[in-house]
Amino acid sequence: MSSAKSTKGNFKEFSNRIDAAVDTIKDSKDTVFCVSHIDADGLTSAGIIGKALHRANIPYHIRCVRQLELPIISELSMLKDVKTILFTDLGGGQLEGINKYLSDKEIIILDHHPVLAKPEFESLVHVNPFEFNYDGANQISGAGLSYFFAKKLGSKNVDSASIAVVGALADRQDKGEKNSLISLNQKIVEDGLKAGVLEAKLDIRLFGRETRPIYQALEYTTDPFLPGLTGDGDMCIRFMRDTGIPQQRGDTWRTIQDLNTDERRMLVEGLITYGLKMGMTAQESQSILGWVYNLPNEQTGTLLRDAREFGSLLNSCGRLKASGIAIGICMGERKFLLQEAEEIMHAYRIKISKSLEIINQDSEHLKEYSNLILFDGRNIIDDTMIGTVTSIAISSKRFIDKNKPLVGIAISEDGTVKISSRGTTKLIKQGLDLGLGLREAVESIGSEAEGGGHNIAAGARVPQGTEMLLIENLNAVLEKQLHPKEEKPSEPKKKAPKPKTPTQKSKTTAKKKPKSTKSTTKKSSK
Ligand SMILES: [Mn+2]
Repeated sequence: MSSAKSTKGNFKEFSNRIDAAVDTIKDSKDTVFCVSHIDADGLTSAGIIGKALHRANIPYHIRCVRQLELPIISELSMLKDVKTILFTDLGGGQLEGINKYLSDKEIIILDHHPVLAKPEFESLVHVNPFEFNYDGANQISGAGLSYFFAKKLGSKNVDSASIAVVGALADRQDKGEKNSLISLNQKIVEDGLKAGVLEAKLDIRLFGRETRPIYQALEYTTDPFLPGLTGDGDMCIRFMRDTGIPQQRGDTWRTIQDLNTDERRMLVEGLITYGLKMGMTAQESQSILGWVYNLPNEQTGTLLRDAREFGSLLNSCGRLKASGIAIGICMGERKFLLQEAEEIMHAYRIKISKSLEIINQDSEHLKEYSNLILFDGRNIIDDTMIGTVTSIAISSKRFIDKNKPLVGIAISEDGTVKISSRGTTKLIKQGLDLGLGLREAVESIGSEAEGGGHNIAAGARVPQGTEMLLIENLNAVLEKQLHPKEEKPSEPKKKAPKPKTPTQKSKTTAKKKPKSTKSTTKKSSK
């Protein structure tokens, strides 16, 4: 997963399919109905398409959804006036439903997720990178596909290359050497460089390079994980003091981009040395240096200047149900809209830090098991934030000292319970694999539960009412991983009688994945 495959795609065939998709709508006088995903990649997709259709004088309407579920597809079929629907960043996994309900409409799908069924009707143009031997996981995202579509519709739209890069990075497609973009994504980067809307350079990969005091950038950086620093502001201040790099100029805090070459080198060396001391591998600690992508036409000090930060702004808009604002920004709107987006991001951060406060003070919401610590976020925290909160909290000294993985639970809007688990490099060395562990624990819950991920970060979603059983199961599974020698404890394990589930056995016995620090919650559908 961590190293990108060097598959060679067929660009000519891919372009032909894009052409076919564009031909479907290019002379349209009717409204094109666009449906996109609500994460940053989906929002950038929608923005790129919206701008391109606007420029082409094609009327359009955009709707963003969390998941393309069957009821939504059947709702779309009832829009009698709508003749053309364009799906971006979703749709490929829902071909069955689309075949069933929408075959009397012109359909375009620009999706980079693996396909489960075959398109069945003539009026459907499906662009999926896998068909052309491109890896949709790291060579192109929904925003990238939308970009190629937009560029074909009008060459002016090369100025959306930067937005496509924001989408690809938000989907964590930077799997090339030193966190670079590769393949089709790299083509977009080159377009962006040529058009003057993008800059790419090797630099310090801290979150908030443009906007935050350096100590805070350290505190908020979860990729790479900085053991002892991520999530711990006091330690970050102390670390920065020790480097001797002046952190303020007059009354204002300096950011990473304010540092000169020498200071940059000092900071990188300091971080690498510190990382090694804290048990990171050489490769992990050196990953603090990597490719960063900037939007040079955005004002310095704004959230839009660094492409990764831009993505997180969009994400918080999506999560706080402000997708219209996010899409407007991707289409080039600034001023009031940007102000509003910044306020949303601020509100989002406050929500995150409030949750961090709860988790970091000893409270009734924490429960210690023999092999994990549970953060019960039910009724206090949104499911969309539980992953971020556990990611940041696990690196604080308080949890490091416990030497147990942190597992957070929160209730979703749809009533299911989301579980987010995070470990440390030290625990991985002791045998921890949360991805395998959660998958095994989930199996006993039943067919509606799903879970998996990486050794250091994994997630699951289970029906409400089964979450506490899942935690107990996970605790038992982790016992086997972390204390393999004490095989037969005197008291029998509290494991629920295993109902027969249709879950494939082969999945649980899957071989260990290579180390990765990316946190993704694998879901079978979007
Ligand atoms: Mn995507």
